Amino acid sequence: MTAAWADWDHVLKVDPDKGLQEGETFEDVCRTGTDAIEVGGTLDVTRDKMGRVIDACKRYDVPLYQEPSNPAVVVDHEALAGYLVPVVMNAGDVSWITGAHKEWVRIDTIDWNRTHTEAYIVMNPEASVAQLTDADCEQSADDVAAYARVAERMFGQEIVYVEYSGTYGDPEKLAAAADALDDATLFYGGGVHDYETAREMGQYADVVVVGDLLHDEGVDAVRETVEGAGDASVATTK
Ligand code: 1GP
Repeated sequence: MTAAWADWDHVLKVDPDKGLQEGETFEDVCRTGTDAIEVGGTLDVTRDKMGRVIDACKRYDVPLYQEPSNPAVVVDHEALAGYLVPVVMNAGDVSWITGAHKEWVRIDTIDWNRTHTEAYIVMNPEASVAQLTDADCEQSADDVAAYARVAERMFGQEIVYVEYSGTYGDPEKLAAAADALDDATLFYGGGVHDYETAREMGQYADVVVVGDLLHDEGVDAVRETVEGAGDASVATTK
């Protein structure tokens, strides 16, 4: 079976702890043209806040995924297409590699058909995710390529996610990850804020993830990034 994300170019990450721009609704958010919405955030996320975003988006025709940052915020909601669970390859704290996952599996009944992992390589030391996971972000292009290969070849990961959350990353490092992968789908997230940045990172990544822009600038800006990622996908042979 082909993975859902095989055809995606763009994902919009909605942080349930952050608001929308004045006058914008979740209907607008769902109509940006993004291929999927991931609901998730690193800090101050609760089941209630998660559930509110899922409820507000569920009637529109865009697949909804939860990206839980810990077992306590996992929402069991029939509108979810699935769960995309981060595993942080370069975490210093092993909780974020297997610990939180083990706890979740211990306390919950997992719907394995809808549960998938994302192998994160966290690259921005200022980001909450880097601090929380104690990630070692000092990674050269060769290191990033090696982590990508470890994720795909040793750990069988289907999604490798180069994460610069909050800042625009180094395209050469992303290109190195792209070159290293055979079959895994490469996600890129961090600082994508317009057509050009989405198109640039979309040359290397299969899927461009946009987060803060929705909350900081709104749906029109997001729509530009959808176009940039889409055009990059058409222009390359990824
Ligand atoms: C965050 O990769 C996403 O997990 C997107 O990053 O918020 O910087 O767009 P930004």
